Amino acid sequence: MHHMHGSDGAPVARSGNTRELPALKILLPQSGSTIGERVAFVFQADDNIAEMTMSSANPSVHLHVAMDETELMPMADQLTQLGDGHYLYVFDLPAKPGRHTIRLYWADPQHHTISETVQTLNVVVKESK
Ligand SMILES: [Cu+2]
Repeated sequence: MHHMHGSDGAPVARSGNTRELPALKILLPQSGSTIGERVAFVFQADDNIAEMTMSSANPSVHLHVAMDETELMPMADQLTQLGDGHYLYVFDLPAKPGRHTIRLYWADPQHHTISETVQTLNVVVKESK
């Protein structure tokens, strides 16, 4: 069993202690892309992501996704496993046409953004016919 340092309930340090967190990387779409209203993206993270979502039996650091100001906490079953630590995430709701900023990051147990881990993707949603 792997134990985190610090006493129970202690917040994870928000700086200087992130090297143990798996690196996040958004692979597709490329930033600046024009995409359709059904927004999805492919990212790279940890192989064992179920332990790093709110699906975990003992959630601590976990995945957040944000579309503009709306923050979401994907559960493991909302992430399509593509192998080799790659995942597909599809937003439930279509996005309105125009520019949007998507962010992917780890959040601490209090749901605070671990700012060093934020990956940002800018897209332009085009109106569907
Ligand atoms: Cu959270």
